[in-house]
Amino acid sequence: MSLVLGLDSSTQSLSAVILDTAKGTVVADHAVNFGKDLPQYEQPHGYDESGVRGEVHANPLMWLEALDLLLGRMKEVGVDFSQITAVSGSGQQHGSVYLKKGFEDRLAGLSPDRSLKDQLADAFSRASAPIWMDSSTTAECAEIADAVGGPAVVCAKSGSVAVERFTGPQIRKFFKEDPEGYANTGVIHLVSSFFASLFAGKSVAIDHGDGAGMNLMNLAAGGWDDDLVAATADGLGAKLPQCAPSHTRCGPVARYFVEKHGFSPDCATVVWSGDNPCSLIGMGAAQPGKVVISLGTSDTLFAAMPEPRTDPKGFGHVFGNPAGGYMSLICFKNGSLAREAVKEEFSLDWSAFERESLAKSPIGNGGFKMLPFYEPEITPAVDTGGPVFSDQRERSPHETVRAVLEGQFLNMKGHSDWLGVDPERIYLTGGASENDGIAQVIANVFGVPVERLEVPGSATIGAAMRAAHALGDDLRDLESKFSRPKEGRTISPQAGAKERYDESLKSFMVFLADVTSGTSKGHSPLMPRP
Ligand code: XUL
Repeated sequence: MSLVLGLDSSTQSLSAVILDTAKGTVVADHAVNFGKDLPQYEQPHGYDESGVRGEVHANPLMWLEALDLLLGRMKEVGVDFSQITAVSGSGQQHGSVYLKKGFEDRLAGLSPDRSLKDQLADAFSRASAPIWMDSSTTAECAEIADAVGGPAVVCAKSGSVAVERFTGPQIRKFFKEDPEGYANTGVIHLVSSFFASLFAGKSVAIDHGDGAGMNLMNLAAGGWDDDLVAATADGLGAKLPQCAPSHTRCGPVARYFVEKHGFSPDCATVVWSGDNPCSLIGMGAAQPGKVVISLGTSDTLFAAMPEPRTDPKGFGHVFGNPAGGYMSLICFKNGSLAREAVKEEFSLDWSAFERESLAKSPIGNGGFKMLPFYEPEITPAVDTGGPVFSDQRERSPHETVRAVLEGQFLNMKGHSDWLGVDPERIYLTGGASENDGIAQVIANVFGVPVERLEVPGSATIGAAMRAAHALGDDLRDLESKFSRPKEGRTISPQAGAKERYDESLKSFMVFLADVTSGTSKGHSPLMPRP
């Protein structure tokens, strides 16, 4: 028996799976939802909703409490952690955690008699962690770009232009606004490397998959870029952990997990990665050829890349592929929260949202369109102050459901040309991927069949597969066991739909351009900022 543990610290929850890699089975699957299980933090969707000027932060103490709660609950229902041979994980990308000097000593001294939260409550030099939804660092992005020679230079070095949610601009903002807090910071971790450090009992490396989402890593060299680091904040080089390949082992699991949760002292820990890079592995898409759409709090479209290629408009990104090489990623902030907003507006359940609404509305919605930007959008970078409709009619539920879905996926199609890939199939993952109606709209817009996998939860599964791979398991073999498409669940495009959507895409992009030309961020990030 060979058991590996994978965790995923996402925006709204912390989840865990245990895979039996010899048998090809999932033997445990558990989750803690931050809003529902830890209501005392008053962060119902996993982050503080009172942020001003685009600030979106989460409470890192909530993540610590979630980890003890999750492992404790798993033990209560009979999970035996002593059989786990390796643990790794996946984290929401870009979010950063700021720790005082002496963090390593605190980790080394953790007692199993007290909780992680109680023992580390005083370890943070910044009380909150900015997360990927934060859009408050436009000034810092411009400053970093100016210092190194412009947006195109940042993009050539790091794989992305300077982006508001990326870690470097977030660090710069902290450095400018709280110099004392910054000076007291000994190490800055990503969500992924913070969790990995807890398990290893020491500060561990940031992997190439997640490190590329910081505007600090030189993509070609796989290490910190001196110019970007210097342009971001004084003395930053000394506060960053190492960068390392995604299969790096970090030593045995910390004593805390052995004594408190019953792990074997021989259990290996492996660096964590970002949720999208882990999902690439979990979807069996580590080799170029498969295009994945993930429907989560954010919707993302990603694929392994034969060679790095950057988005000429500046919205897409290149990250490290945990299996080696590169992956492309495009992120849309208005994913599940936008779908939920429409569902709530008309008090629908998911079945009414999906089947009835789509059955009652025609493909193309009779020309009625929506820019589903409830939150400031990332792709394209616009703040429309809420959703925008093509006319001010009294909207029926079914028209609105179709409008939000068509708006999301036409926007996705319109911003993915630069990838230069013509997928034969799209592989769908994430919470909403089981919804056949949503899958049908995607199949119709992209004009190709959509597949879902047998085993859901690709970020968590991918994290566990990475743990096994780091211990020597063959990735292809793991994919054949855990990344199989579910038979009988393929959704094919409907006759004539693709042609209709090719036409709709043109008018959607014109509508988008008309609306966004009036917003301050509606320009391509590769152009000079206004
Ligand atoms: C990717 C991104 C999001 C987060 C969500 O660039 O910002 O997909 O990783 O967890």
